[in-house]
Amino acid sequence: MSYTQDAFEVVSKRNAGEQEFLQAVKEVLDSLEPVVEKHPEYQEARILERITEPERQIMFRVPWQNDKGEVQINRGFRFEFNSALGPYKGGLRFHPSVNQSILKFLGFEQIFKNSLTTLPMGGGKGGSDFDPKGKSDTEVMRFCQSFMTELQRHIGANTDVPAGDIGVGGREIGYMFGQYKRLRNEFVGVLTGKALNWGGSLIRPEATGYGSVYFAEQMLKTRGETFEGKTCTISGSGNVAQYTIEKITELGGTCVSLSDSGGTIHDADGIDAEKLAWVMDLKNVRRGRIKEYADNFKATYLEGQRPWGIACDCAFPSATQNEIDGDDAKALLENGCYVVSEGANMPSSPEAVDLFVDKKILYGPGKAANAGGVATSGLEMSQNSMMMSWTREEVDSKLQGIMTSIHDAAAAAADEYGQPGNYVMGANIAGFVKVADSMLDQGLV
Ligand code: NDP
Ligand code: 2IT
Repeated sequence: MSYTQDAFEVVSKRNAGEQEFLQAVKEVLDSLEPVVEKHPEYQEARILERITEPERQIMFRVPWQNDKGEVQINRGFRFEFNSALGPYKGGLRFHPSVNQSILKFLGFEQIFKNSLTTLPMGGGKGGSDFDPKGKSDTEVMRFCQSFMTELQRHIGANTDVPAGDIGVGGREIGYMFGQYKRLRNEFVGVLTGKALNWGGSLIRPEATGYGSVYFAEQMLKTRGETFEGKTCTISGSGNVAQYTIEKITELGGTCVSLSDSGGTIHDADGIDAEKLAWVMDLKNVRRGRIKEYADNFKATYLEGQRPWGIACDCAFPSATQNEIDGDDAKALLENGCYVVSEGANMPSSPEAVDLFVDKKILYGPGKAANAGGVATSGLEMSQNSMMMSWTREEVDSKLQGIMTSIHDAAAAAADEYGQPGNYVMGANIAGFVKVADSMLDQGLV
């Protein structure tokens, strides 16, 4: 058995039943087969067994009271996965589905994503099974304060710097930052995704969506193409989906779908800037359901469905993990889709990934395509420690430079290992090597 297969067996036994985590680990280890063959020093130092085991895992009780005064209990987590390149860095997810397997897959992916950004950030992820849907602002605030009351003892600007993810946006970051500051009596860059008035970075809200479009732009460029005239489908309707649509539209493409956990809207006329502003108000202020879009504009509502049956050139999965299964991938390919850029983390199932790679479409895996969010978080950290702030244009141009360099690094690694155009293999290898070499440098820790 090869070293990668051996290591996967160890991880499978140790993490039995953690389906999402094992899915993410398997994909990375499969890509690394030729790398560990070429570099026996990784096996000698047991790098694969070490990199798949979080440096530290924290689990805690989060008690809070709802508006009726009733006591509620949630579970809080932080997985501090790898600090070879810098302080642990990665988002917090608040969603009822959150469990150890999901946060470990996200934390594991984050190690390689952060490495690809070229910025000094380790990998981590956390969150809670708290469901912000249907909660009042005061309930969300009480939850965030209780969550941070415990988390604050584990994090810090030079230790672990959380940010947003599903269910955690500007409102939640604000409440958590306030509580951290109150308990620690220090105003530091301990969270990213802060508002502009108190240390946030311009372009951070836009960065994940813009970055995923910039990544697709680089992939299209390898075929001498642009977004001009392209039809694009997008899933989700949150932070990532919204700014994906904004940038595609600006670059001349037409976005025809949005979704949430209730269903999909299909607007063949395109979601223009005016309709997008309406969606932003619906989702970020009124916190309503995407179905209302179909009631308000001339669009079809596909109840309980995902957007992958809609014909498109480019697809931007921007909701959640495993939202494209094998059948969805077949439908996309049959309808002529040849660009997939993942705004979400691990949105394609292993069957879907295999199909995209086999058919040699332009497929940008999440750890490369959605790295613009955490990269801009890294820029926010730099601005905080220098106590200054860059302009919108400066941050956007750094973001574009980083997305181009991630694209080029993944493409070069794929070329080097004889799989040109395979961004899955390229991103896994390019992300891994830097972390593995740094772990070797730092000894057995
Ligand atoms: P938001 O909470 O802003 O939006 C999430 C969207 O996805 C909502 O439309 C939500 O619908 C939908 N969604 C979530 N879970 C499910 C589900 N189980 N089934 C169907 N739809 C679902 O989150 P973000 O936009 O920030 O995150 C979207 C994705 O992008 C996630 O995979 C996240 O990990 C990834 N990502 C985010 C980054 C960031 O900076 N925010 C950075 C890199 C990646 P509903 O409201 O009905 O739940
Ligand atoms: O998955 C991700 O990269 C994020 N949710 C953003 C993490 C961050 O620290 O900005």
